[in-house]
Amino acid sequence: MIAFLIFGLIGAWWCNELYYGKTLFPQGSASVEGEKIDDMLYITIAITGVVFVITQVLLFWFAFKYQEKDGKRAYFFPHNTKLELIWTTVPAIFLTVLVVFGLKHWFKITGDPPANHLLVEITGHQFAWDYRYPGNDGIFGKINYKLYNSPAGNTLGVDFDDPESHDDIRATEMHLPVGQPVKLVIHAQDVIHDVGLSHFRMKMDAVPGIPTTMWFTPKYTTEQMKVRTGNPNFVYEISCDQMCGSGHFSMRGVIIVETPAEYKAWLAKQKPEYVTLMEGSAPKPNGPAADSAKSNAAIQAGVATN
Ligand SMILES: [Cu+2]
Repeated sequence: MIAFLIFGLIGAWWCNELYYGKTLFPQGSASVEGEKIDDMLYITIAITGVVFVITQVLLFWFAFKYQEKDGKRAYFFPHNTKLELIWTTVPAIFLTVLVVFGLKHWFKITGDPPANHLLVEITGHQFAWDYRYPGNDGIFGKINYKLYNSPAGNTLGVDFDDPESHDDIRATEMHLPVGQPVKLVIHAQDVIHDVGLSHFRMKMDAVPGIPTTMWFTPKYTTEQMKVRTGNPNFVYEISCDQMCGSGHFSMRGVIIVETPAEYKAWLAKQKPEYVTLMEGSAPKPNGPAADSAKSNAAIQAGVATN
């Protein structure tokens, strides 16, 4: 029992301090809002850690001290209301405080972002992420799953009859300017996925039919993180944090955080998806709005049959 106690506690310390302490949180949060998550985690670990050590020491020490011996009689102690009340209310108070802080933060990052925020849509499917930017109007064109058309390239099911879709940009990587809050609008097309952003301390389920949101502010550019981590190949990664099928492990996305000038330059080079699709299909629209009624038909039928 004493050996179990000593090696068990050394194992717990090794795991938390030497192993996960170096792999999970090496450079602190890369987002402003994520700092609170780190704080809450450390407070939770501190409180539960103290309780863990006390209860484990007592558990193994008592098992050792009160082991069976000849001539020793067990003390009959069936019930004590006062003790029951104490060990129920004290943990309940601590847990309530932790949960209230957690909820407060949850309502913040899932609520309204600051007015200067950027909008990016991220859609999960088996097994990759798609990104969409709302263009100059700041509004995403409507999505309708019935318009999903993989051969024609309309893999998000964008309703191109909606004029607000005409300036929307599709991207294969997520680019973000440093220091500006970004609100992610999260979709899933098949099963439940989860946008996991470990460097930013953010994650949110991607649920089919129910868009979810979260917002955060990146603190460091990718280049700055290369220096901070000492890793010249550093990239911000998106992992899928919800087991979603055989290719789940491969749902890795990349976020490039750059200076506002670099971001603007990247954005200026992107072509709206509507323009790209219309260029590749016949007949071409005469103007952005003029032929919009035909646009879906053109994209759906035109390229699909090629
Ligand atoms: Cu997954």
